[in-house]
Amino acid sequence: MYFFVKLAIFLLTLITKYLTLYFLFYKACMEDINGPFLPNINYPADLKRYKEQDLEQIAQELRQYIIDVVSVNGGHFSSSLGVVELTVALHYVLNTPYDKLVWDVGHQAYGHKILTGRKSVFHTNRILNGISGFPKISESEYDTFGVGHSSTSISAALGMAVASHYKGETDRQHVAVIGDGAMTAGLAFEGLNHAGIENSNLLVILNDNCMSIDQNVGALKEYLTSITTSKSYNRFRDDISQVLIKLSELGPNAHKFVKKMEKSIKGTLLKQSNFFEALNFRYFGPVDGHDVQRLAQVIRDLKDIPGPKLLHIVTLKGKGFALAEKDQTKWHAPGLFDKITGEIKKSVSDKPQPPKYQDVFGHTLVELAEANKNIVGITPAMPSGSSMNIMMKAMPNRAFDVGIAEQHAVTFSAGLATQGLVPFCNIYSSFMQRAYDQVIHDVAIQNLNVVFCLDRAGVAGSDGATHHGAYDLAYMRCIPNMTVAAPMNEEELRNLMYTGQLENAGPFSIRYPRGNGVMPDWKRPFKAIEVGKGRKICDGEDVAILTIGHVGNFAVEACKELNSEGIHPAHYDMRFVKPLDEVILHDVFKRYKHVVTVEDGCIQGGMGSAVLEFMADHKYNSQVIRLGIPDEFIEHGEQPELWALCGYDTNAIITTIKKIAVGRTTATIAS
Ligand SMILES: Cc1ncc(C[n+]2csc(CCOP(=O)(O)OP(=O)(O)O)c2C)c(N)n1
Repeated sequence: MYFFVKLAIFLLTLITKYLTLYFLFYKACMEDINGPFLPNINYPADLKRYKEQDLEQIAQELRQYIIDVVSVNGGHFSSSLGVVELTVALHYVLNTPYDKLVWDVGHQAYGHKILTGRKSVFHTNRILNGISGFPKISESEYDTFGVGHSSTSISAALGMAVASHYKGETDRQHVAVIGDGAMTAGLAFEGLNHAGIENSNLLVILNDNCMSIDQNVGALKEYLTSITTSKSYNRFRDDISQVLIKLSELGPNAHKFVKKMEKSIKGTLLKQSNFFEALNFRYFGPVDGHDVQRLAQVIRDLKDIPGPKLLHIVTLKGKGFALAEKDQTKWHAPGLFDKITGEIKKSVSDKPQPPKYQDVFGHTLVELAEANKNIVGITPAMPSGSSMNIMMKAMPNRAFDVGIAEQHAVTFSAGLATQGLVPFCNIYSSFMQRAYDQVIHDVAIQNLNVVFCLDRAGVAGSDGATHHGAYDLAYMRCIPNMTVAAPMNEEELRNLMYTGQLENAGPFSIRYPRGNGVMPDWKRPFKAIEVGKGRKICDGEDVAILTIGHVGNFAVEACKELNSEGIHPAHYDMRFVKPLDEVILHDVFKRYKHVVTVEDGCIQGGMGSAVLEFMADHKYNSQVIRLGIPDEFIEHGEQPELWALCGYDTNAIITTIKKIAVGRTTATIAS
């Protein structure tokens, strides 16, 4: 009896163990596989094997896969979740890559990447040597156009459509997917304006979620809202659209007739003429962008209609992840998070930490604006990213979000400055490339006091080549009247901002990097800085290090290490690339045989180049070694990885100085 009881207990334990193991194994598989469809889909051809009724489930699995990977890997989040159904429908109906699908900005293209051969490497998204966070021509034939900056899709897709027409490839579809945020840019309007007179096969899909990174702004947004909420129009829209689409398939004459009829029906129902129709586009929608079967059906129907068309879809940014649906700005790119609880993972420290440079900018601007009633703030669609939202909250009538419109932001600032106001125009260094003519033509030639604050200057990290602020030192320093400055720390940033708003400061640019500074105790009283005056950090022997901006801190670390090994370079923080501190430079070239310049910017044309020009102009002949971003596009990775890769982090400075020291010793022995 006792034996049987023991045997029963043993068997029971065994069964429980196996059941638990089986359950865990099954759960792990399910987590990995995520459902019955996605494991079998690697390319659009696999997707096309399924029935239209299966698309909803496939979309769910795709959404879950994005959540699983982004939660542990980081990256853009809510934009991709919002277009999952659209992505599935597009790849289901279109014949990609023969048909050309162009994503605007590209931060919403994760689903596209997963369905086009990159599911198995999606976990390397935005990691050094991994796949890019944006579509990229060199990465996949499905990525028809490289992106990162916004509002290029209509022009690019139109270019492709015109090329197809020229080559006689009349069956090819060309689709641009653009968000309502990206649609606010001048470039998007330029594309629409041109497309309206080209009879090319172009479909623009306007993904309207009312959001940019922050709330979308502007009159176009209000117009789109009025379409989506027009009850009378929406009541009739679907039936009418169906009939009109079918009718227009009957041939060119029917097509012309339908176009006319459509315009007048839409005009009557909307009680206003349709903006897109006025530009010669045929407007369809609004359509529920989360109804994947309906989307597939509409896209299929639109394939048969020639000429420029615009399909307006309405989606929810962050769809399917409750917290992201609720706080869309926070979840645009939240970093790592727990996919079950939604807790965003942040490193905690018991010591006070240095603030982000962007926050120093935001708080300092409010402080300055409290004292100077002429100060106003301008951001092109980056209130949270630049921390301009601090001023927008504190002084709503003195801070402007102008939409994704860098060119306008600069010329608008110039207009404000003509009237005696002092605009602080905050634009990421790489996005400022868009507004170069405005900086020269509207601000610098007229010598207006606009303070440009260039955030994300230098390598920007995992967003990659499109987002690195590599060129601003070079492109700003060649502009007459322009002051070009970069702070080494938070206190310097505050003082430069203070200096830039003083009378007669003229066009004044201040660049600072993404991320945190170095001073937990950063709120110091303002001090004016003499324009063009650098500062000596330490004296030394034989070698002088000249730095601009935050990389000065790398040099400080390098000097500490080198001093402990008996090597003593001098270090100067130049502060300004224009005007250059010539007093320092004369002193340096008279005293030091070797000069090392360090900058978080392109070597060509940057501070090092300015120093070389000075040396040539004054006939000095020291050895100058320039450290900075080399003449190539730097891919994505963490900032420290990229600083090391480019060869200007602390270690690279140490190595460079040691090499000089070794060369010097060898030369002395030889002589
Ligand atoms: C020229 C330029 N300016 C600013 C940005 C920063 N940016 C990236 S996404 C984005 C919002 C885009 O909004 P929308 O097109 O509506 O797409 P959603 O994220 O809402 O899907 C902005 C402002 C950019 N990528 N390019």
